[in-house]
Amino acid sequence: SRSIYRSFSRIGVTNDEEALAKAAAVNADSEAPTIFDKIIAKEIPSSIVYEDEKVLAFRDVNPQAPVHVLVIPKFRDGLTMLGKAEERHTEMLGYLLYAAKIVAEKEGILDGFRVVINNGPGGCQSVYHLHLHVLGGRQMTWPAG
Ligand code: TR5
Repeated sequence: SRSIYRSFSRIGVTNDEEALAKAAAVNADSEAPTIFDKIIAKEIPSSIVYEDEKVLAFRDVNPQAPVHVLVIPKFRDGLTMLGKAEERHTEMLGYLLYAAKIVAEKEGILDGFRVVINNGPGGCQSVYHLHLHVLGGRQMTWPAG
């Protein structure tokens, strides 16, 4: 899907279309490990903003705002996407939001930021390891696309 992504860039389609194509190319039902497992294992480098025993927060490679950080659980526990949440995940889900606040504070955007979870193909999700997007550093607009 990475090469599809690059070829779209070359022919000048919009970022929206790239994101849609990427989301459509991924199997939403797969429980397979994702690129984020390699980032957690530090097999692939990332720009880490915050890390503790439960979560990792690192900069998005394709930032949509001056600050664009992804917050992910280190142990996914079946949560490829929010739509698969069960009651056992509530502590993790709450902690992810708290970690988003820590990230916003560290990045100096506590006065204005946005937290996004894309869910499923229709939500433009492209990586099936639950993650929060923390966006800020510019005036956010509404509605989100
Ligand atoms: O579309 P959803 O909500 O699933 O978000 C996935 C996000 O992961 C996108 O915003 C991508 O830009 C981001 N992403 C994808 C990769 C990646 C990354 N962020 C940091 N580092 C990355 N590596 C090394 N590889 C990726 N494929």
